[in-house]
Amino acid sequence: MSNWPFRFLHAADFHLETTPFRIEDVPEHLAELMLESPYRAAQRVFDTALAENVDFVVLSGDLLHARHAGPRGPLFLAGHFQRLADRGIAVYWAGGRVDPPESWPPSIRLPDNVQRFPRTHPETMVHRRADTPLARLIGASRPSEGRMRLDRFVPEQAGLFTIAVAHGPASLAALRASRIDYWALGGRHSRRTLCEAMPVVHDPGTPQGRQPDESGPRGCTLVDVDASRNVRLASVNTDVLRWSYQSLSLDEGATRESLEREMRQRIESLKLESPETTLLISWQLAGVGDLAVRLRRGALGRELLAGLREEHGRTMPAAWSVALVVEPPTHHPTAWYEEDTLRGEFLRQLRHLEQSADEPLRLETCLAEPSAEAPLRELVANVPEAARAALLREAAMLGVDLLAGEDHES
Ligand SMILES: [Mn+2]
Repeated sequence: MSNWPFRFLHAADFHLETTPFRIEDVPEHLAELMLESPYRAAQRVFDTALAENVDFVVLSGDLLHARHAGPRGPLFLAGHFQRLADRGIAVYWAGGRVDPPESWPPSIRLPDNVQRFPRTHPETMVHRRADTPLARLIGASRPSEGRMRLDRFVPEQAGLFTIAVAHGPASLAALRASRIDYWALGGRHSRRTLCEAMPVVHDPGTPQGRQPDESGPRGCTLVDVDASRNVRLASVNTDVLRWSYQSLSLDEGATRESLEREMRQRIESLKLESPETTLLISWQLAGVGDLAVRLRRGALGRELLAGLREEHGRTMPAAWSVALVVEPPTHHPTAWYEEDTLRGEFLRQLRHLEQSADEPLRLETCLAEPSAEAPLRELVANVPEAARAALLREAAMLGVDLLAGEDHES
């Protein structure tokens, strides 16, 4: 059977109920944009579907928690689904963690172009263009418990291009072993193509990042399938706020001026990359030298942050600096380890602990009371391996600061 070329839009994780979080001091001029960002980004998804004239839209879950979003959420979706209906564009929607089909408020009517996949088993639907079958969709909403049964996503017969729609983690080996052409997944919140071909396994991510960790562009994906069933993915950015992590490393000779210059350059190039998007930048500074020490103590960090906000955060679209964090240095000047001082002794001990991973930290001996609370005792007695290096680094920084004497006041 020959497939027509066709095009669909794949999106997931709108999370209309969740506004940006893990951000302090939201300035007044960005407050509305923050609150509206999930809706504006989702609107861009629907605008894209219309502008690109897609045959249908595939939604892989977590569009909204209907109760948490309040009436606005379902009304918003129903309104945009209707815009698609008016243009004859079908919607295939599998529920995720927060949007099982049963949670849709019964008082709000879903337009007829919207097909929802049940939770209990994968259901098969055939999408037609003027009565000719174009693609087969097999979808299931995420089960309330347990993992997806991928072995149940099975096309009844070969021929038609088959799209599986699901939300949540899945083993790539199982996905690969299936007879599906395109796995339309959701749930990761970041855009990922887990497999490029045979089958394509793709998660478009959320249309709008919500927190510093969700950095970089976010959006949805346009999928073109040609007459020979080749798949081409095109990402469309829809985020109205873009989170960005910027790491800078300070060397011995760094000055406040050189740092400010570098930060300004970073901001300029970020703005060039996406001139129409409001940027939310988290700065991560690391390194050694006098400036690093001054940044870790005292008011300099706060001053820099205030300066960045003043200079770049007030324009629209803004480049707002969310936070400025100074990481503990990975090493200290070699001479400090040699010196015959408390600081030298302290650093040598920490270096020894760093180099001998089997050596216990014995933090419990630092607790004041032998009868200190059992959970705390338990916690300090069992520092996980992954946290050990960071803990020692933090301890070294604190010790160096406290034992440095008077030479590093800011
Ligand atoms: Mn989600």
